[in-house]
Amino acid sequence: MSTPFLRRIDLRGQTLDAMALRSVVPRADVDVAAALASVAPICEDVRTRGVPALLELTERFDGVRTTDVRVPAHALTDALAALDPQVRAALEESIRRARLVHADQRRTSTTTQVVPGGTVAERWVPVGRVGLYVPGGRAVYPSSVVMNVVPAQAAGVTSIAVTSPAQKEFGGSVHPTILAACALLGVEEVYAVGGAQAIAMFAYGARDADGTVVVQPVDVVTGPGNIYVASAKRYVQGVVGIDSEAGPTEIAVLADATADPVHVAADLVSQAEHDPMAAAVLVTDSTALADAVEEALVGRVAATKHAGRVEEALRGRQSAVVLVDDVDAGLAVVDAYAAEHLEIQTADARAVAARVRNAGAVFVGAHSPVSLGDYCAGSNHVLPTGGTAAHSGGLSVQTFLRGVHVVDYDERALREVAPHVVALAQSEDLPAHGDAVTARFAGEQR
Ligand code: HSO
Ligand code: ZN
Repeated sequence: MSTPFLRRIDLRGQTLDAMALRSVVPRADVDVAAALASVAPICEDVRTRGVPALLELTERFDGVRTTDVRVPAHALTDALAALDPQVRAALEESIRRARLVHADQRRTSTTTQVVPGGTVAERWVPVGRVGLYVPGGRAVYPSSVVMNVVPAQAAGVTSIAVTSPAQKEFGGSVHPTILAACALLGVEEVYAVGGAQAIAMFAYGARDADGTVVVQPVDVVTGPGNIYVASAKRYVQGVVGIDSEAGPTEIAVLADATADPVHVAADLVSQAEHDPMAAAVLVTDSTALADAVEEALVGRVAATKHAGRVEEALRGRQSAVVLVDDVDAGLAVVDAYAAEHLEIQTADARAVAARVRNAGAVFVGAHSPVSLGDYCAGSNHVLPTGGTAAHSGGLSVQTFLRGVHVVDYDERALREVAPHVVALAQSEDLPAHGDAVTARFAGEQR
């Protein structure tokens, strides 16, 4: 038998605590910090020189000299008119389902009466303007346009701009399928700029050589991209809000002997197809299933279109079969791994899924594969990677909203609490804080 695709990490008979588990789960090493040194000068160049810098950087990195960063309106309508009708129908269904789910995510504002005459409200307010990055190159993902634009629109963001690398084969414009997706969603502002320079363009805005503003700065930048894009998002964070720094795709499958090995293999291959750095991890208490998945992989990998990068991904250090004693032990492993996508293919999958704490998205049972979620489940496919699901969630309406507290006390309510404010102000040696309250009651008996 040829060497198995997936290396095995055998944890049977061991009880590891959370920290130990974290160090044994497989992980890609992507060093976003290391790329900062190369993206910083690019971002600064865009910040200081604007559009001329963008055009030069596009020529340098994308090999195409353009005269304008903005994609003209007719290019969007032309792209939609030329879109394959089947792809159009699929995109429309994807948009419809995503809108259903994201509309339900909208938060209602709350108003709490703290005391009579004293209320605090939390108003959920959309950010004013967002910039969405859509990768080009190996990844031409109109589905990612849907996944970024739909939650922003559902949140009530009124100004949405999209940017994607200039494509040499399309005369320096954006890939037509991306343009068509933008047109379907009603997005009119599209730029043909990629890489770190695109992130800087959104963060700082950009002017022409004569000082005319060509790109207004945004409040939030979202969207996946390569390591330079992720690194640029880290660089501009603080100037703008960002979503997570998306790394290579990951799929983890928690399966027992009841799982169908052919389905498991198909799902592992589906995400390995994205990238040689993609991670495919099977966590199981059944060596028979692990062996059967390996066997199923042989034929599938050989037959799949992108066999080269699939094989590289499966054989990479970031992918593995983790053998555990039982499903409970498997749950501890998947929580430590905190996968971007986690499939539960066990007996009573729903009950097991309900116990998962760390995952970007959980796919329950035999008929909820990750690729359904990638396109047409209604869920979002922009999800935390690299273990960040332990502290962050995927893209949602919430990404584009801020909670604004509104404090409204009347005179009586303020007077009643004044001594407490004064006491706390004194304890922090900030007496002017207390004075700001007592000034309103000057001359009154204390
Ligand atoms: N699995 C990717 C999303 C995607 N798949 C786009 C296909 N197209 C990251 O969640
Ligand atoms: Zn995918």
